[in-house]
Amino acid sequence: MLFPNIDKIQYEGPNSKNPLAFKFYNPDQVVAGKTMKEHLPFAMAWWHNLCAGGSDMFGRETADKSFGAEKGTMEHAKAKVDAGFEFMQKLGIEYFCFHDVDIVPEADDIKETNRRLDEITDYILEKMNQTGIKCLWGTANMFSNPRFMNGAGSTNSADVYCFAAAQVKKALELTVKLGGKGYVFWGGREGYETLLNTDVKFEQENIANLMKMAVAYGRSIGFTGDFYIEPKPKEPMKHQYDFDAATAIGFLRYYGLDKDFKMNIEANHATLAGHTFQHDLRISAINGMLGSIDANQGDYLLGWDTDEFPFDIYETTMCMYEVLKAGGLTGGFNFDAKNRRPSYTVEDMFHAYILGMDAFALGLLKAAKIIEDGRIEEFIAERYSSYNSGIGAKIRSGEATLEELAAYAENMGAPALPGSGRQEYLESIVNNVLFCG
Ligand code: XLS
Ligand code: NI
Ligand code: NI
Repeated sequence: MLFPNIDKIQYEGPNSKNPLAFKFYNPDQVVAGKTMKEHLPFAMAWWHNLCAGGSDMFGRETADKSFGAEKGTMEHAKAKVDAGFEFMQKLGIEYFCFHDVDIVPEADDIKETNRRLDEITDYILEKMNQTGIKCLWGTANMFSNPRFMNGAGSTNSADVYCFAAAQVKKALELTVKLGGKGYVFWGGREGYETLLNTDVKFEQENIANLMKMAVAYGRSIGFTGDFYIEPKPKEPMKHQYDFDAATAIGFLRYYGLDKDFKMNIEANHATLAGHTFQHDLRISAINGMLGSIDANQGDYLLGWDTDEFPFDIYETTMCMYEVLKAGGLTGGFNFDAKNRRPSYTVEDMFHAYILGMDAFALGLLKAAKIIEDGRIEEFIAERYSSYNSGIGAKIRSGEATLEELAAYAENMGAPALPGSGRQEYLESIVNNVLFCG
């Protein structure tokens, strides 16, 4: 046991003061027709939880993630598997997400890295079979190694492009081996620093081709899940091609990839793009592409991907409102989040997940109440009611002509002002639902 002092985390209810208990996440509680566990397929992100030790640009690691083994060895890779499965079991988390290089130390020769990956995934598979824990999605890390300084699909080097293809191929095989529901492309370095050295069209075509090859290969080896793009506007590159959901969806449609791909929306990426988290969820949902969520939050005072654990109940509520209205996710809620650097103990790892899982459970409860309350939905329906009949209905049917509408307007005189937006009233309804009862 790697966390001997921590028992299985139990639901104790909102009045509990036990730091190692859930206050809102009650897995079997039924909300809007499904259990919380069904609504909220939570996943542990291998990289932040088992690998990252809190180093930043100015300082070394503060948290010890050796789990009793020497780092950089296969023994350490296995110790991380042991730690991860014990951690997930103690929290009742049913899924994990991984990059290839999160689960083994990368060797100089990809053939050796792949051998290590085979070995570790055999071990992971054993643990999965023992515990019933599943893989939500896999991905290839094509941004850390210096060879990817100019991107993977977008690189100027054909050799590096091939190396990226080899990593995607292997990561897909591993995802299939572990029964993963999805495969993610996060284009960390698929972008540019300056147009003085960059051919954007050329790079985008190459990225699309890499994705097409991945789809063809994935389908050929039995991957039936969704491919995801995880949009992010910047960091590490100044400008990243998958800027936001709208941009990524446009890209997928242009290159004919939209049938195989959906979005993996990360809260902190949406806010970096100048949107709310809810905005990118809505854009994905209305395009039929809301696949999965990287559950974290940013800091409005800081301009980077701080990857904090979800804490803001307005945010989780509006997220769950979108998810409920979309009829749920095909993917899940991956905590792509890390402890703050000074929170470096084992207890902090558990506190962080308890915070995040409780924040989403509470968001789910409140979102279900907003929908049940009905005042907001009713207001929205009423707000567009001028399209229910007459000329409005004709516009909606797509049969109106510009001449016809112009003739209608010319006979009408000045139109009345549109009805009040009532934003403050609607916001007070949200507070009413959140804080009363
Ligand atoms: C980084 C991304 C990354 C992806 C997986 O900002 O969120 O962690 O989720 O490559
Ligand atoms: Ni992410
Ligand atoms: Ni991120």
